[in-house]
Amino acid sequence: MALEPYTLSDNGNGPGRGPETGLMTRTKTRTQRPPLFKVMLLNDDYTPMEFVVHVLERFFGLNHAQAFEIMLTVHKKGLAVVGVFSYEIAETKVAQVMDFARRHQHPLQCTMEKE
Ligand code: TYC
Repeated sequence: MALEPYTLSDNGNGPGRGPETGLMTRTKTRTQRPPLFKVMLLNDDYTPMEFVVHVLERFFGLNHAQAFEIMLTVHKKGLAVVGVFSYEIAETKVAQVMDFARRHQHPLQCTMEKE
């Protein structure tokens, strides 16, 4: 039997000269993951260490030891990623931290960045 010429529109179902529609019968299935955003805390010279530890416990669900460690990383390195979230959650965390810091009159800064 002679080989049928293969074309990109061949859906592999027919002999090639039959009722060829040119439509793909298999579709690509790719799982769409939402983009993630890093939430970062920035160092400054005025916000008390205990306040930063409290923020990390309160808004990021860290235990005291984890919170203290991240606070020290920010203090020493200038900034640290404190969590990775979907856009909406990251935006909410940043707003909560910035509002809480402002209400306590501390210059603590929190930002987000696409991963
Ligand atoms: N550098 C501050 C101090 O010495 C402490 C601090 C840590 C401030 C982390 C902000 O994100 C921060 N009091």
